[in-house]
Amino acid sequence: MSSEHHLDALVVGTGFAGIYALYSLLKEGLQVKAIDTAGDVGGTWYWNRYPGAMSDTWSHLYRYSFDPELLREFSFSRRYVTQPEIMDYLRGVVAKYDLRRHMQFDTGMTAAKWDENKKMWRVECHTGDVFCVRYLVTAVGLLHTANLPKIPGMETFKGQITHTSAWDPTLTLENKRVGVIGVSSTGVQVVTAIASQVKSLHVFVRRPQFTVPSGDRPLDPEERALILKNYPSIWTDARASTVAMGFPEPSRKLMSLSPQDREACLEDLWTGGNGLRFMFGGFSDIITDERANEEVCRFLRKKIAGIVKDPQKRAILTPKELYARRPLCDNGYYEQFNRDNVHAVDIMAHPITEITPGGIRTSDGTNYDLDVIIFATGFDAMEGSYSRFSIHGRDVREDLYTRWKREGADTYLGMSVSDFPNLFLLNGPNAAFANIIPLTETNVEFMIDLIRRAEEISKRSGAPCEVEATAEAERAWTQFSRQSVQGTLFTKVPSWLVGKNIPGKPEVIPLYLGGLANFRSALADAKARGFEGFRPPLASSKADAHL
Ligand code: NA7
Repeated sequence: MSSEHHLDALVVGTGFAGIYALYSLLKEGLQVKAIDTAGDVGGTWYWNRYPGAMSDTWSHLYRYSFDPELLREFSFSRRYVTQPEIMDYLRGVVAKYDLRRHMQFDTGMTAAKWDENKKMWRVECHTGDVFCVRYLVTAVGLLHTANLPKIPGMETFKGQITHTSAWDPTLTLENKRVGVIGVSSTGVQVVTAIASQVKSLHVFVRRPQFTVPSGDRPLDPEERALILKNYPSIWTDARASTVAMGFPEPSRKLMSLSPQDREACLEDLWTGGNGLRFMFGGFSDIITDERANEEVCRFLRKKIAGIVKDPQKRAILTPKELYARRPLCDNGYYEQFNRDNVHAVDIMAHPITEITPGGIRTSDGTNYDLDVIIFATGFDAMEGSYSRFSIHGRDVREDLYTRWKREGADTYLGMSVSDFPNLFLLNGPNAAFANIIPLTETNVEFMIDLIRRAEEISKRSGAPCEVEATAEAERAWTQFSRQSVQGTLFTKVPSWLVGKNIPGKPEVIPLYLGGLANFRSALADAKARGFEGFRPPLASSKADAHL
């Protein structure tokens, strides 16, 4: 039975972005609800509950900064936060601001349509709920739609198959014969976490990646006290940086150093830990200069050779490509391959041909007997998150995802799309590549400024205000965002960043790589110019003159 709710705004998703959007919209005095397909808050972290799931941003920066009291209340014991700790944190945030009563779980949006007559979004959910709202906010995450390769015979497997983003918490792995397909962020974490528990572990490696130590360790009370004391400047510095991960981003170039100094600096980065710091915290040219990158690869290959004892396993685990994907870090990944029960299978040389009732068969005819197969095969990222529902703006013939598939994921500031009035994407395509939490806060705060202005205009005119990007601004920002990628080596290696992990996806990086500081400047400039790039004109005097 359908139940129709009339509100000011609907937030779709209750991860970091959805929670902050809900909090902020409520603070504006609007009637708001947040819905989620999941049974609780957490977004990406709700679904990705596989063993070893952990954020690879330092714990003191993997949290909201909007409320100093909140920063003091929720402490952190180690350098990184694990999935269960992140869930506890988010539940705590929701409890602190009494947000749960504005949330509805187990409720997935199936379709949203802009009603041109009523100037409202009509949002349908699989539960039968219908929400009629002025503002629709999609906080649906960057990494949500699982990439589950179709392998012949999958349905015949007698054991258990799982994708890491659909982890069944009741699944036990102790003493089981386990296969893991995929060795990126997720595969590296899951392999490291389960290697010592399982009877045997076969890791199916197609393109191995470089990973560096995370440097995880407990934080002592003095360190924590210092962070708490310095939080204002820590956040200011993060917002004024490129990746906003809390480390300095020097401008020195790797190749400007002598070979000995290069080695010493890389060793220092390796020992200090953190993948993003390794890529962006030592030198400015690792991701732009192929020679510098090759030098880093040489260093990392030597490290792998020093850890992995078995030459066959070592050969399979050693990347041949440039160091140019989303950087990884681990808590002892390569070391796991020194265990007798852990094996590396080269599926680039001998691809998987079939899943049989008993396990996995590869093209050389080898059968791997397994009880559990874990797909750590990633996501149809970014715009892929919009494939699970249809959103129709003014053009009733084509939904947003279809439009993006046809002409690329064009947005203005990663947030607004022409002909989709009063739709706000949080961390949508072409938003900045940076620590997702300060990025989220940046996006939500800008959206609130926009909505506040739209509400003022609407109150004065007595008519609804429809805010949306102009087609020109959308085109220009998308162009600008794509230019920010040019000259980086990310384009040279196939990964989800480039859309190359999903057949048929346009090969573009739908991320603005100019950094958080520049992204924030772009938003501030747009706002200072009366929300330039949006229509109707929203600058106070100009807009009011139109009334
Ligand atoms: P990623 O980074 O997209 O990695 C997926 C992994 O799965 C990668 O090793 C792929 O190998 C492998 N893969 C994908 N499809 C297949 C098939 N068909 N056969 C064999 N191997 C396959 O996903 P993650 O979940 O690890 O990380 C995503 C983000 O989450 C990460 O960047 C962080 O931001 C958090 P390939 O390299 O394509 O040969």
